[in-house]
Amino acid sequence: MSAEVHVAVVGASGAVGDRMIQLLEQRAFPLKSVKFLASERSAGKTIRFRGEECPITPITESAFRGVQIVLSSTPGPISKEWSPIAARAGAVVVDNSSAFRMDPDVPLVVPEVNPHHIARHKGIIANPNCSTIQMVVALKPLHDAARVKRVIVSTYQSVSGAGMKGIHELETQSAATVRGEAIPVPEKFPHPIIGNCLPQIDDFLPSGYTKEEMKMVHETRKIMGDDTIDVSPTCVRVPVPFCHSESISVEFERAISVEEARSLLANAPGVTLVDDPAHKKYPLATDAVGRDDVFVGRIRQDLSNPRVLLFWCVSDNLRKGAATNAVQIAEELIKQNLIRS
Ligand code: 3JN
Repeated sequence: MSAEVHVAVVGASGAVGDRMIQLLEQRAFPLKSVKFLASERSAGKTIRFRGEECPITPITESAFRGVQIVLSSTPGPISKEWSPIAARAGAVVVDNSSAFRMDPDVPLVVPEVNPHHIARHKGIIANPNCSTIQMVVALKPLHDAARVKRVIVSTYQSVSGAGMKGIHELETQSAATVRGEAIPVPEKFPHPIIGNCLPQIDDFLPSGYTKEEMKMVHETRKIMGDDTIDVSPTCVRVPVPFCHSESISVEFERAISVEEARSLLANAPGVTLVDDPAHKKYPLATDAVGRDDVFVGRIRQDLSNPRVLLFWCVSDNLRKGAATNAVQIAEELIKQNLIRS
């Protein structure tokens, strides 16, 4: 990779910010300098980076001076306020929130799927929703071969998708259950997550779908560059700490065999095929934690339609579903020479 760059991590104290920082340490990212920014509430804390305690400082206009790439993971309203300011200061912002995802001027990018969209950026690039990212990484090689017409997806989303508070809620409810105590009143999720699968992530819309589900519909079309793809999603929160799993059924334009799909997925960037049911081998959340790939298995043909394949897909929602995808976009920006020098 070419020149070294000045980076700022915004939302450094969150679950995704934490993974972004780990990745900057673990990957050969060409870092000239890095600063860690967060809301006033976290400012004053420190982050351990490459053996040193580094301060977290508040997000201010002047903090973006000289920064070339901003890796941002903040709530949407904070991003709405600060991402344009950072972009005006000359940085390219890779934003993990939904604030700009459907903005026609903002590329929505998964590097394995649409790296060519990055060049259209005007200072902000959006990172898709975690559930969308892992699905489109798996769909892309199949779409290129047989064109996806319709996807029916049910997600099994880990509590870490709701950040540190989601992880904490599962922990406290698990501990209370083990001790035989009453489950504390839920704060993050609408019902107890221990002992339940909750068919609600984010708020409901008048259509009966949730906002999380509609993100999968709209984001898939934008990333794949194909508005004709139909997506029917059901998003479910499950009592799993890390990694989202998805049951996916895909209707193609033509019949596609299990063998062909296996071969396409085995050779696809960012995908690891784990599909040996005879030996009880299929993707598992506990195996995917801390990994950057999307794991696919249980590939089988629909019993009544040879143009439909079903499979199981697992990925670490905080890594490829958020931080890894953002860092890969930053690496592409550098590779394609799309940042201010
Ligand atoms: O709950 C999950 O598993 C994923 C949650 C993502 C999320 C949570 C709060 C706000 C998002 C997102 O990335 O779409 C947002 C948002 O930015 O709208």
